[in-house]
Amino acid sequence: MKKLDMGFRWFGEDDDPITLKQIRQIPGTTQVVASLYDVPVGEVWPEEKIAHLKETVEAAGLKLEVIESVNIHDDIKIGLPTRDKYIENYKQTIRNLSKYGIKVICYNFMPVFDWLRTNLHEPLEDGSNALAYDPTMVPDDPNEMIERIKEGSKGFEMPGWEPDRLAEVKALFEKYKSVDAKKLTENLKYFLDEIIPVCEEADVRMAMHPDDPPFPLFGLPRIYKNRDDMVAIEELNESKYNGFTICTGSLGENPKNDLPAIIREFVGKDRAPFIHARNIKFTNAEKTKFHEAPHLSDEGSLDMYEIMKALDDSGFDGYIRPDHGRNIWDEDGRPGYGLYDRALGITYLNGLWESIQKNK
Ligand code: DNO
Ligand code: MN
Repeated sequence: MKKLDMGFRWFGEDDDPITLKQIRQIPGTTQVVASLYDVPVGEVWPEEKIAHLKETVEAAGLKLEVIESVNIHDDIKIGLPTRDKYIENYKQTIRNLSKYGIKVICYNFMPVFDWLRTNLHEPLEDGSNALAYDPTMVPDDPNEMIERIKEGSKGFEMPGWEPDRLAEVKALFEKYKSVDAKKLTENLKYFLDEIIPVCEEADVRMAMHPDDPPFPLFGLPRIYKNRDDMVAIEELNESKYNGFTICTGSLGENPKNDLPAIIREFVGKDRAPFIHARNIKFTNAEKTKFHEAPHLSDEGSLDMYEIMKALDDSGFDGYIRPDHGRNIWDEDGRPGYGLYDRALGITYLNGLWESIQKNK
């Protein structure tokens, strides 16, 4: 039976309460998906640090072949003259990672911050809590958002918007003033055209993560929101080393995105070496409000069986990991990245996969 290269995201010895030993004990988990969190964005990843990470993961009986993420410096996304220096650094990081057997780099091209949620601990009916998004809590004006966070009155706490970073966030918004979707896409092309030849030589595939949520926020452009965006990004650089992470949760936040169809198309033509499998549940009739759900199809709005089936039908042989999970069983770790719900997710995804394989 063809097995999945199943991974588990791990935030490292210093920052993750979950141990590699625990990850090793999740049945059917072979990969750790990790990053270096102590190298400032834009700097070259030193070989010694990569070697140490690799050795640590392997000593626990696991593999390290996917990095999530090597983040992109905002100067590259904005298109400032300083970008060339950061792009050269990125190339060197790719070469260094390649020496240690890294096959895929997940990255995103979202301005200013990574995913946005309005509650990191939304209580669910079953007594667990999960990440949630309520559009009415997100003003159009970023300054208003900053004020709300400062007041703390609405309970906002969001990665990338930490109170001590707010001045910097404000300055960044200023810098993005002249960057619309067209400009951001041009800047992505400039970046890809520079790095993809290095990826080809080093045999490291780039896998861009979708924007989350997949629509513009605070007037900031979003360029990977749906299937048409994927076609446009693919055309920016024709190499298969210019690939995608298909994150079912992120793309699924727009109910118009047909995940099985997207998978069939892009996995089918070998442009998606990395999959994030997760479920979300819409909680209003307009389907604009949602919380993250257990991986089971029944518990959310996405059909995870159809998603796994589409992967199999398109000959998927890349890497996959469960994405965010709820906090359950009184676990109180990093929101979205607890041990238990993601482990349950892995078991479920592997179960779907086994039955798909055996029913062929
Ligand atoms: C959300 C997560 C993201 C992802 C980064 C990749 O769905 O998977 O935090 O890791 O955007 O750069
Ligand atoms: Mn994801």
